[in-house]
Amino acid sequence: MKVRPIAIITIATYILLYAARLMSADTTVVPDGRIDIDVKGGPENLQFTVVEASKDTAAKNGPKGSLVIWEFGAKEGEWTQINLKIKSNVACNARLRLKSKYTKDDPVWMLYDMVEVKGAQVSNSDFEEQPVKTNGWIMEQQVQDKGAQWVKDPKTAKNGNGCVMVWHNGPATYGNLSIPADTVVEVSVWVRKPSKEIIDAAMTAK
Ligand SMILES: [Ca+2]
Repeated sequence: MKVRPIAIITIATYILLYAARLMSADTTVVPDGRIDIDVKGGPENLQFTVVEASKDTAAKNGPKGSLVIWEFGAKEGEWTQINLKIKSNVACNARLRLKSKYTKDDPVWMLYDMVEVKGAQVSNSDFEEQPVKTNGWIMEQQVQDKGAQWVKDPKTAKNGNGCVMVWHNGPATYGNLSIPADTVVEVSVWVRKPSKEIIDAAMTAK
């Protein structure tokens, strides 16, 4: 049987269009900033609901209802305030994890300051003291020498002297966010992308 060229061209066109669609789906831009709110070992039926995420930010449930992933862009050299309203169907103790978009071991550093949670208590929320376990914070280091950094510099911080510099595998985690059932909890935080000078100074100072 003789295959007509027109048939080959038609099939080839379909394959190319399909490949182009796959590739465009892969190039979705993930913003640099990211904060996770999650509960470890909570009740099975725990379900967070995103009530409202502020302009230019987006929040959604992760694979489990006990995880909320909040994504946003950040400007270098300029602090931006972002807000998120969530609620839980059951009372729980959640973690607030200041981080950045997923990268395995090449940090996308991010600065955070002035954490405020309406409806729940956060200690050392301005990072004026060194964030440590006794004031509720865990400076995680999942990759050697690339852990979350406490930056103590009034020129860099949003308020006072201190702020934190973190990334996906080196987050600053507040481990004890007490969230009541069926109550809207509003999280507010300031975010800024650090310049190379700020990153270098923080990594040298540690
Ligand atoms: Ca501060």
